[in-house]
Amino acid sequence: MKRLAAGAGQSQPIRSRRMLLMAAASAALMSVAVGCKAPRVPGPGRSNRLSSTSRGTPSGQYSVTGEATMTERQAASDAHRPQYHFLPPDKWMNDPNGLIQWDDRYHLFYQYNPEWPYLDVKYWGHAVSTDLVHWKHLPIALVPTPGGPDKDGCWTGCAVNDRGMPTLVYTGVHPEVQCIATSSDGLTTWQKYDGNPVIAKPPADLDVVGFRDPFVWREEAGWYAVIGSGIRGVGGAILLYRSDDLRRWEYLGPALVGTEFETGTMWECPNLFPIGDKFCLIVSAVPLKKVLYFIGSYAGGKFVPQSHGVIDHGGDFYAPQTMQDRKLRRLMWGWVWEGRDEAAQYAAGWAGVMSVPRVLSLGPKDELRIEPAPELELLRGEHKHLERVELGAGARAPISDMAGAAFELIARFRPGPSGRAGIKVRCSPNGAEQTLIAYDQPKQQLLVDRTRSSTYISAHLDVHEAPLSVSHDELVQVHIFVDHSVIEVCGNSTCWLTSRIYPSRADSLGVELLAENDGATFESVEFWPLKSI
Ligand code: DQQ
Repeated sequence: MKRLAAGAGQSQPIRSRRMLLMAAASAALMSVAVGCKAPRVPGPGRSNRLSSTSRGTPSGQYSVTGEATMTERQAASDAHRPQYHFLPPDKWMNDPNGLIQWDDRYHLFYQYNPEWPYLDVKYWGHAVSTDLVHWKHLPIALVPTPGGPDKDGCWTGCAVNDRGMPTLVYTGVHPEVQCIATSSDGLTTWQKYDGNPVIAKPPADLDVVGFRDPFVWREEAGWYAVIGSGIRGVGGAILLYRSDDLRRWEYLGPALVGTEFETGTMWECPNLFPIGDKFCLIVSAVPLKKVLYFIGSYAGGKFVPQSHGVIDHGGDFYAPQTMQDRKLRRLMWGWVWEGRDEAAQYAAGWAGVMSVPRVLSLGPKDELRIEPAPELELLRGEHKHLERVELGAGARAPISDMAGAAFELIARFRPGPSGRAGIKVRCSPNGAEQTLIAYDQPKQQLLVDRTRSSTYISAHLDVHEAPLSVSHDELVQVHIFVDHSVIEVCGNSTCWLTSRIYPSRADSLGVELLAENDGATFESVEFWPLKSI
């Protein structure tokens, strides 16, 4: 075992495999604060909306097969644009929708604004994949119908297989009502049901603050749906419905109601599904901007929570949707929103990216386990690894051949009992830019510190912490996905932090290990550059 020198601020670069100690490359460049000058952006209400004619030709807005449009080229040239995460060619994306495996393909629909790179009227974008990693864009699936129940937007919903008929169940606005659409050509074009909306209003006996995002499943006794809602003055709620044909729905009552001060005023994007011998409910809580999960029982139309937690603590992950695939895995994607201001989004020409696919399962103590889908390994380039690196208190160890803006890194380490240890990524040679992922042993917290991630004035700079209980004789395992401006961190397969970072410098690519306050032993560090999709 090599021991690297202790001492505050001391730094010894190391090389993977041979653990060669190398001189620190110190081509320190001046860090320049690059502020984003705010352009005059058309905002909601000021936008050049598509005409109803162009709305009727959805694929006309979107170069799914042809030459890149000007805004696609603008988006593609942004240094912060992820290269192996799914995202549309340009403009705005938010929630994943309609996840379904049909024949040999996974279908991923998503909330899409093809007009501007910010929140406005929503369409459904559409892409397909055979391996969960490489995606092909298809024409826009749903477009708001002028004068229809979705005239102001086709909001979040799901996809089901209705005895061979692909069917989307989604929310039309405004007001919030539930609609369906079917496809007769293999999920490419979609016909809205003439009788829309299929649920025209919320239950008469409830004073609700929202009524959207149907999540539908099949049981022997028919179709069931939970709809995201909130009861005014009480808290977030999921409302349960039943149907024989997806067209006529009967309200069965609230399956769960929360309390405002604990879990928010409204629950968006509910997902309710069996997991192990329990059930899991996932909701995106307003105004908390957090995704909550509950593990519990579901019977007789009621969900009874037994434990709960936060799906992702990184601050930039929201509105996930899950699906079960043919391998009987529960897969989840979430919307990773921007961590830079609207003017910077407008200048970039795009906003919003999908998380990597994650697999949910129930652990031995009924804890929710969330792991990256193994298919992501298809993207791996040359493997580099280090073994048994010991750092003294205050030591830093740049790793000279693990660097980049798009990579996967798995570190297994043991911080000292009073220490904090971890990995820095996207470090500039002079240290002015860096993002820290660390485990704080006394606090039992995994954290992502992006206070020094960028010198842009528009970038969000803060620290996000997640509770993660690891005893002294256990190893901390952090599994990190870095993709330009996206960083996803998974701690011990249970806790995730997803954040956005925007290093201003092209040479903010370095990776280093560190130990603070106490020593730390890194049993292994594995690294793969990841290919673009
Ligand atoms: N986004 C959708 C809504 C949903 C929200 C609209 C969550 O249906 O409640 O784009 O991000």
